[in-house]
Amino acid sequence: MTYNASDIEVLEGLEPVRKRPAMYIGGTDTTGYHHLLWEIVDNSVDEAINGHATRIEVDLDPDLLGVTVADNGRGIPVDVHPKHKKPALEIILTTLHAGGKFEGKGYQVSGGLHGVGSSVVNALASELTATVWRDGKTYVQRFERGATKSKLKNEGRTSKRGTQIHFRPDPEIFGAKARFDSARIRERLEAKSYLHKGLKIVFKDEKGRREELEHPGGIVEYLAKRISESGKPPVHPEPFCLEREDTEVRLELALQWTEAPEERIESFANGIPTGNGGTHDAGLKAAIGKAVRGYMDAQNVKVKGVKITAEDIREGLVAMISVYVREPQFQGQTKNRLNNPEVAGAVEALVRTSLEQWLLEKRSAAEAILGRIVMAARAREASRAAVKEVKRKTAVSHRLNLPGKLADCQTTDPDEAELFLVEGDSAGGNAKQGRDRRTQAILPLRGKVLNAERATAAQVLANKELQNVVSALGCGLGKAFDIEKLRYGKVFLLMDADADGHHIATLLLTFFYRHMPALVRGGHVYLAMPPLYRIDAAKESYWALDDADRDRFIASLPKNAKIDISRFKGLGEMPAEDLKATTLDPRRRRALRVVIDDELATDAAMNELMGKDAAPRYTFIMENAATAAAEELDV
Ligand code: 0RA
Repeated sequence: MTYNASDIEVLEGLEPVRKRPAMYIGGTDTTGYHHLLWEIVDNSVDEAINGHATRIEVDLDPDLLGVTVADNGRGIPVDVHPKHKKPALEIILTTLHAGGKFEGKGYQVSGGLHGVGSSVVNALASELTATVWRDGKTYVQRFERGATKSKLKNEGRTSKRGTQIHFRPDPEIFGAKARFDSARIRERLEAKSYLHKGLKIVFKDEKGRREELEHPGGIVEYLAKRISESGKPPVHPEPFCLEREDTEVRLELALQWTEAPEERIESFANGIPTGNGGTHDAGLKAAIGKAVRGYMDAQNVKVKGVKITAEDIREGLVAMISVYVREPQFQGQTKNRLNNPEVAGAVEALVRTSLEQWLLEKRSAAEAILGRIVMAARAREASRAAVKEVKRKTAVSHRLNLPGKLADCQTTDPDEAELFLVEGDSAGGNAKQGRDRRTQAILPLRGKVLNAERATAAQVLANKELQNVVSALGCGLGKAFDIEKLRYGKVFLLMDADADGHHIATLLLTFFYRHMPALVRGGHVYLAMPPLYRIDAAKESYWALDDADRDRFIASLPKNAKIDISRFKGLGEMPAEDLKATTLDPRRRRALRVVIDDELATDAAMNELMGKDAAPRYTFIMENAATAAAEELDV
């Protein structure tokens, strides 16, 4: 098709873009800032996808406040529009919704801004310079905040072809602190280089470091990279790959089952990553489910005792799917979900039969995949049965199946309820006395917690201590885990500050991380830091977190102060100064008593010593010892 300036549809000026930037780029945050770049890059990618360019170069300015995107395509047309008497380039860059009439005839539309692209970028850039190499000449034109700043200028002869845009996002719109993020840009460019296999993207970061991103293997190569990064081996040697096109959608797909304990589907629509999936992803999942079941029916495969769910079928699956649709509709706050309803059925139809056929042809791969699926189903059944069994066993203790040793709190609101896992019954007893029984529950653990790193759900639940933790939390574990059922919003590990305590805390963290990862990721697990020393002076008690804290305290005492350490070593008193740098066996920590002239130091004396201001650092209120100790160290 030949193309000239009269094909440009002129709609309106750029003021609305500067007035309501969010309507055009989603927001003026970092994502919006980078969106400007993707819009420009995608124009060049379109030029490449349509076979006119082979190379795109992205150069970050050294100050990260601007970027240059260049391609070796046809060059944006520069001929003068007969009605508007302006070069096409200027019209494209200064007019909202100006685009070629060819839009909608192919799959070249790059999502995101649906083609409104470069004028929006121009409107939101404090400066933009367009350079076009076309018909043997170099043309340059400059703009500021969408307004034309120079006439299109012919700067002489060239043998080059293509378009180059340099722009700086406007700090008036994005704030003075906004910058380009080199790593983020690199990652997105890398994804594009996998998605468009003929394409070569050269990226130069702000330090001038140059990288060529080019992946002739396309998404098949991308899939292999993802799998090798995961460290979980595939269960069959060759991935299933598909490239198809029908009236609704063009599709590229690569997938492979692995030993990974979860599924991972990465999807793209018109070259844009759709982190929240959408209709293409839904169609793919439906197709996989039906193809596998179809294969099982055709082969008369029967699995005794377990029902295979859709999730079982996709466990360990790693997939990359890229679709192109004519008018992509993106949904959600971050526009990372594809919403076109027609895509689901189209993808399902394209994938289903080919995948089923592939399974029938690749017998050994199909056997391996089926084995993987049956294993997933059995593991799920086993963990469900184990959870049920625990519920049944503990049913006697409480209507909620709570362990007998749990001193529960009164509130049932998980947002305020806290569970303290403490070491041993005696610590449990202390904590019970010190707690706020309205919101704080105590569960004492005795004996060794199982190392759950490699344990199955059933093995975990055979361990009495872990079983108690699971029933107290109420949210199940492994596949049966349900965060909605969590009874306490905060779970504190309150162990002794010694080697045993560290070990138990490590084992518990291992257990949570392996069997309730969502609990850890959701920020519900806290590691408490109990103070190592209590320092008694008359009726007041002071707590010192560790040896350094203790020594700071001792340094503030008068010269004649002595410390009673009889409970540590049976040695009676020693000068306070001498205690510094003496390591006391923390397992026998109880209390240090401050003695002055044979008397336990009085409150008044201590206040004088410490100074009123200094005191609070050491003063934890006894009644709340558990809370005070649980200085939240988020894990
Ligand atoms: C409109 C028409 C033609 C090319 C382009 C736009 C074009 C735009 C961009 C943006 C970045 N790089 C680009 N390269 C080309 C077709 C011109 C023709 O028919 O010769």
